[in-house]
Amino acid sequence: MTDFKFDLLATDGQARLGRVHTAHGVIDTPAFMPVGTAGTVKAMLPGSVAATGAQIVLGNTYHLMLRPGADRVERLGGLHQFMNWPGPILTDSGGFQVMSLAKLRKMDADGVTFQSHHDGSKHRLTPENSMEIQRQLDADITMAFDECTPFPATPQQAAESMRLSMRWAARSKAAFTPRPGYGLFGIVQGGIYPDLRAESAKALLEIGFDGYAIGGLAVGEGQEAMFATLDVTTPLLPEDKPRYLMGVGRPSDIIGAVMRGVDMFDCVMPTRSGRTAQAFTKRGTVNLRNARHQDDPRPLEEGCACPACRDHSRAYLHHLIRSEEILGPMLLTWHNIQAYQDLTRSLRAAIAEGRVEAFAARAAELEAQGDI
Ligand code: PRF
Ligand code: ZN
Repeated sequence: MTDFKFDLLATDGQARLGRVHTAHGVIDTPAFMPVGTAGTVKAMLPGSVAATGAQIVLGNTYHLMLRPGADRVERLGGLHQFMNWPGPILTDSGGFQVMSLAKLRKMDADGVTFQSHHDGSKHRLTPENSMEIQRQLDADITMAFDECTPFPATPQQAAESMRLSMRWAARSKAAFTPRPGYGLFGIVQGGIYPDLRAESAKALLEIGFDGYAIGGLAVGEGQEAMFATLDVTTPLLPEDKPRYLMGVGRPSDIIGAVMRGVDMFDCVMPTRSGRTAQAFTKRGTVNLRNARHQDDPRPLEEGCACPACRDHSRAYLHHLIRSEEILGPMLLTWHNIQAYQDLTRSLRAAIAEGRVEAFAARAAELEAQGDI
């Protein structure tokens, strides 16, 4: 078993081409990780996810600890075996999902107590038991337990929240048992404040992690403020460790973040949008529910290799959506995951060939043209 490591293979400006090595395989970066919250990338077979080119999926501590329970997943051989995804898995640490989903949350310096959104049962997450649950799930990449600072936050609120996350980061590191091929990522917080981001990055570097995530973004601050925060954050992170922007984003967010030195992404947007009839194309988003598609024999996206585009017309996809047929969400989810994997594959090729700037300009131009 090789160690968990990151090879930086090429750079183009700030953009990086790399490869993460984990216990369950390699991840070529820039990478997009489809979200498999509850042990499934919704509406997709694991083999179909892999067929799009995805090399890693994301799972959630919060959802899986509540149902079916981390002890049960462990007894059944871990999340890879349970969901039949043999490749790498990253799990989020739970706090972010508690804050957005759980009922009656109560935070203290030690952790957070909350009620399940399923049945109201009482649970607790701390840095220590989040590390234990992620070990039981058998995550290749474990995330430190943090608080995602809400937006907006005053400098005082953001500082207090970030410093709590840094204390939790140290406890996460102490509670994480190193195993070959398994890594632990710290999470930079600090809101939109450059001095706080710098303090957070420094604190995490002193603790020492296998990768560095940037949290607390894409929470309402807007793309300009997000990019400005990345501009002051990624230069503070080590070159020889992967960087992960949590919960991002739209294709233009991903392109801009890659150009600012980010390597890994996750977002519910391609999967969630797929279930609400919204498709991502090179010419922006297309809503297949719209009547303008009802007689359109063309594929959703010319040249896309996914089954929705390869085998079907826009008219048929529109019909499936209008008829509320389950194949509609399945095909659109597949297309969207394919579109995101095609984007990161194109970014990797562009970085390798030193033309990421031109690639980004062309992508923006096509998106501005809109669907025609
Ligand atoms: N922290 C964690 N998970 C997250 C975030 C965060 O800040 C975000 C912010 N966009 C998404 N998911 N642990
Ligand atoms: Zn397609």
